Amino acid sequence: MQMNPFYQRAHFLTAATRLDQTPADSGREVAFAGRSNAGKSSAINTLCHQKSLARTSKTPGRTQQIIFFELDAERRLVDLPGYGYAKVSEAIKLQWQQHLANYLEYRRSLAGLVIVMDIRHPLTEFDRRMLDWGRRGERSILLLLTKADKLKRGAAQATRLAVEREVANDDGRVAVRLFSALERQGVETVQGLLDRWLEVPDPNLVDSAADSVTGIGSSRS
Ligand SMILES: Nc1nc2c(ncn2[C@@H]2O[C@H](COP(=O)(O)OP(=O)(O)OP(=O)(O)O)[C@@H](O)[C@H]2O)c(=O)[nH]1
Ligand SMILES: [Mg+2]
Repeated sequence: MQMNPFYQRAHFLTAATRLDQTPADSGREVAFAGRSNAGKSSAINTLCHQKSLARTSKTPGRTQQIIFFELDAERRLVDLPGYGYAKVSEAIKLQWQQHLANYLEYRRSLAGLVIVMDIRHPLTEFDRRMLDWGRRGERSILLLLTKADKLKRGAAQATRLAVEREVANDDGRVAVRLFSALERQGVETVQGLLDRWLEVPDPNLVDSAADSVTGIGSSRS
C-alpha cells in the first residue's frame, strides 16, 4: 500500500472549547480520542507527515480544546482533549467530558472515531465508555494501539489479538491496529481506513478521470 499524500495538506482550522464554536457540521471528519498522553496528537502528526501540526507534549493535558485540522473543504481531522488528566480540577474534568459527550452525540459529520490507547494500558474504563458512545452513534471505530515500539513484536501482536477478542463485533465496525509514531508503524494501514471513512478520492481515479476529460486516458471502469 502506498502512502497517501492527501494527508500532507492538513492545516490548522480552528480550536473550539464549546460545541457552538465548532466549524460547520458538513462534510466528513474523523476524531482522535483517548487518554491524556496516549499519543493522539503524535498520531495525527505522523499520519499527516508533519512534525508540529498538532502540539504534543511530555506533560499530559496538552490538548485542552477540540482542535480541527482541515484536509480539504469537505474533510477534517479532529484532535480531542485527553481524558483522565489528573492535574485539572474535577469541575474542569466534568466540563470536558460534557463537551466530548455533546460532540460525539450531535456531530453529524463525524464519520469515524479513533480511540488512541497506549499499548501498555489498553481499554481503560473511559476507553470502553468512548467505545460504547461510538457504537451507539453507528460510527466506524478504530482502536489504535500506539507506542507499539515500547513492546517487542510478539507482545504487541498478542495485545492486539487480546483487544480484538474483547471487542469482537459482528458488523466489523470496530478495527484494531498497531501504531507507532516513533517508528512510523501502521501509517499506511490507518490512512487506508481513514480514506474510506472520509471518502478520500483515489488519486489514481482522479488522474484517470482528468485524462478521460482530456481524451488521453482510458476510460474508468
Ligand atoms: N515511544 C513512543 N512515544 C510516543 C509515541 N506517540 C507519542 N509518544 C510520546 O507520548 C507523549 C504524549 O504524546 P501526545 O501526542 O502529546 O499525546 P496526546 O494523547 O495528544 O496527549 P494530550 O494532548 O495531553 O491528551 C509525548 O512525549 C510523545 O512523544 C509513540 O508511538 N512511541
Ligand atoms: Mg494532544
